[in-house]
Amino acid sequence: MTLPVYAPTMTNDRYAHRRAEFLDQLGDTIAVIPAGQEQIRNDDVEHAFRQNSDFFFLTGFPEPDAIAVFDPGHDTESYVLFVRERDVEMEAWNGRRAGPEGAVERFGADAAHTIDEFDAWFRKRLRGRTSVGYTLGGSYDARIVQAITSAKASAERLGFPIPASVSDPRHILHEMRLVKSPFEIDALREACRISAIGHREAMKYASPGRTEGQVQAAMEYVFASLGSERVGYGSIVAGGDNACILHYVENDQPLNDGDLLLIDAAAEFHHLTADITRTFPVNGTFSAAQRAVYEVVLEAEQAVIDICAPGLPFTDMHERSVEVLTAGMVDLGLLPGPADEAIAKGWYREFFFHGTGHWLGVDVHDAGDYRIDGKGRPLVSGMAFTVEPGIYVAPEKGSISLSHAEYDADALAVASFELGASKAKADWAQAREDAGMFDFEVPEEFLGIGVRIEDNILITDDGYANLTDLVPVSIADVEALVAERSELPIFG
Ligand SMILES: [Mn+2]
Repeated sequence: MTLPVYAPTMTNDRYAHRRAEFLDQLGDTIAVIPAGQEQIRNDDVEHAFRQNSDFFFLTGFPEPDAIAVFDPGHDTESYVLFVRERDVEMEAWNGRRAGPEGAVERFGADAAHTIDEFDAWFRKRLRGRTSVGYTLGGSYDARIVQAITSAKASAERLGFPIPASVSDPRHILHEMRLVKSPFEIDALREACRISAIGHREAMKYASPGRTEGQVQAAMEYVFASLGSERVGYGSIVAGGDNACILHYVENDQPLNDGDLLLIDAAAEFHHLTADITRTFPVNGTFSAAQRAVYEVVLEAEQAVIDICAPGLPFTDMHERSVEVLTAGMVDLGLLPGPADEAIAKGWYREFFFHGTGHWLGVDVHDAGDYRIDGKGRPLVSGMAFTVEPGIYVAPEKGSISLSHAEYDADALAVASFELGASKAKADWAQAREDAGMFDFEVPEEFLGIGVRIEDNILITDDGYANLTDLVPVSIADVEALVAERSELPIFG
């Protein structure tokens, strides 16, 4: 029986050089990196499959139910894939499979077998290896432990060594993911370009009477039209006070005249994603209160982007953002002053309670350490991240309770690590009480206003590139674009 040829969609070069580097860094460790698994949505319907990021980074192999083994100790088979076997009937239902043959021919494996051959093969391959690289906590835990323990009995009788330890290979991988290769920079730029065009369309498409969902549809239509495989994360299209919910994804409310619309959404391209947020008035004109909040957030965003350069410690960006945002919030009357005190006591966290940015890449919150030995990691050329300050004045914040306790984010993080999150949270609430609390009235005109502005920054040899500046941020430019009409139709 002749099986249809599996159509390759990309070359393997970029994965080959990553594998070579990974193998080099593994030393004596044999590493096992499992693929993602399909997740049931309901009954016999699955969620759309998207490959595990670490697995994809090394293999480019798009199917579920696969395992990649990296064995630097083997001369000819240091990269072995275990994959689903070809099955005409199953493929007719659920899509094409590469099979072991395709895994070798089209995905560059030195050897490949079907996934059910993994356990016996792996047990044999453990002979003479000193450690296993595997990330505990995944669905293959039991099989890895079983392979090691069952090999141990024979190894003791026959007197050959098998691995005595399991180590997490993610640290090596995540350091590799942190600094982008030329290919990744190209793909990230394209993801940013596509995302930016989608945001521009959303700005033109939104108007009073349309819904969050309709704006989402217009934007995602643009993403797909321009070749994006999928969104990089669930689109947040939050009108009015929904903008004060950080991960609002219902996207099912009508847009009202006078509301702001916050959109945090982006397209994925070749498995790299952008991450853009813009906030704009649905009717095309900022109210005085909306404008005042927006200007503070924009000033903070630009101030942070301005300092981006090789050598800047990552944590300096958040400090700068907190300085500008807090000064602005005190000026607006959202917080009591002086700004120094509002920072030292963490009062700004009433309205700005997330980080200023995160690494960006294969994952929207990409891999890699933010600190080294407790200190902010210096930026280097090839790193990509977001800058995304915000102010969220939820409708229920008409009166806020502030404390005189000194706020120390690092100490709280350590407490959370040592005591668990709920105990640490309770202790902090008690410390706030003990230091003395007071109420503060928030001006009513700001209630229900949520603003975030987010761009994507790539560090270059001599500074930075803003990859998402195609989407306007200044008040004049935003209002001008919202005033333009989208060419896309509205149905119903
Ligand atoms: Mn983000």
